[in-house]
Amino acid sequence: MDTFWGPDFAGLEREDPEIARVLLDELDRQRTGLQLIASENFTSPAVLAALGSTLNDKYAEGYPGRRYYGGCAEVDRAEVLAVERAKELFGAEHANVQPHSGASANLAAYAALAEPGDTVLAMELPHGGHLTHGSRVNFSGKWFHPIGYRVSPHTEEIDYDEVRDLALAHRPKLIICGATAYPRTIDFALFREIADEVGAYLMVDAAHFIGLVAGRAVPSPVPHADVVTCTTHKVLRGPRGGMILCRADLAQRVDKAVFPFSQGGPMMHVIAAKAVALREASGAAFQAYARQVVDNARALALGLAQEGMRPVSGGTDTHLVLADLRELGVTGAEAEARCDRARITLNKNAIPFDPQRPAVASGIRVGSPGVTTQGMREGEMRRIAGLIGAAVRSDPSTADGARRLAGAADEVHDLVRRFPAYARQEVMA
Ligand code: DSN
Repeated sequence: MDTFWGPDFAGLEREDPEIARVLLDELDRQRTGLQLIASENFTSPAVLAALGSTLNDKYAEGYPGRRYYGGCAEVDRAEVLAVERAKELFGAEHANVQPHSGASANLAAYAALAEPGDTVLAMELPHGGHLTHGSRVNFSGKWFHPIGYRVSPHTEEIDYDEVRDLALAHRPKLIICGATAYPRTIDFALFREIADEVGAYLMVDAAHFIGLVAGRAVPSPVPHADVVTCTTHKVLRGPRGGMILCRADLAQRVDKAVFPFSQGGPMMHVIAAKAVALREASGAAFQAYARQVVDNARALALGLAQEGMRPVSGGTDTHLVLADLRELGVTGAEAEARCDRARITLNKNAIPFDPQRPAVASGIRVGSPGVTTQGMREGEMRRIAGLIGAAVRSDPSTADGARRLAGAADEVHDLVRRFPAYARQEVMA
């Protein structure tokens, strides 16, 4: 038996034309606009094939060779491949590929390293952190005692002196670094030093930049951290999901914290797709991609600065730019809506010490992973920065602004036609 039972789009159109229409419209949206959300990317047809497979059907609670269900020999092979590939790619002693998401991976990491009520030191959300790093509306802020560190108002980079002072004052059980809107590389060795000074565990949430680590474009947190959590769908270009890397002596605690503590049955089709993505990320081609992601983000930062949108911290070392729009007198929310009309998808974002509330924000976050997958380079980034500038400055409530936004949308369309996401021959139907 060697026939693949893969996605049958014609069948879906017959069975459920409404959902089939959604799938087509989303593909069209991805193809006809600029996708600049820093946490998104375009997965390969091979990853999508694994996701759309019958591995979806299998219950496999437990771990390879130790399952609570029969019939797991095949899915075991997928999980072993994913684990071995993750360990090899990141030089990790142990990998758990079962977390359903980055937030689930973080919940499991807290469970492995701390107890409810323990003090956790992490970056404040408005300074670039994540909900799971101590936000009051999240388990991390409700069940733990969060202390937040911030960036320096002068450099807009992490204030390591403040991190050390807070660690000495509060003696946290766990220190977290890693962020969702921080454009600079992080000094993991210094975080390790601070954690050792106060006897804390160090957890690195590498969700945003693990793909750059895989591609050797930024330093790896693995040698310094007790636990590294991440997602697999951002720069890494895999399926939507999470993953945990750790030292061998923490392996059992981490595995138990994922299953049975915080999750039930693993998504075996997603785990197979993670294995595919990890293999794709281990070659020279992916390293060239990761370097280009950073070069493109730097070109975007320069271009946005020329358009009057100041890059927070003066630039970027990674895949994203956080731009301060205050000089243009436009809020992040207005900019997001205007760019949307020009078929440019990005998100409003708080900047450090933002005077606006988060739903309005003074900045935008712009990422290069998707457009780099499409094959765009620095020249296109300069053009994209110009298009963002034109869109952000166009007030849609005026006839002139609406006309200029329509003109920008036409230019976007011309640009993406030359760099198609999911070129026709790649689409499985
Ligand atoms: N939602 C992700 C992001 O956009 O950064 C983080 O979880």
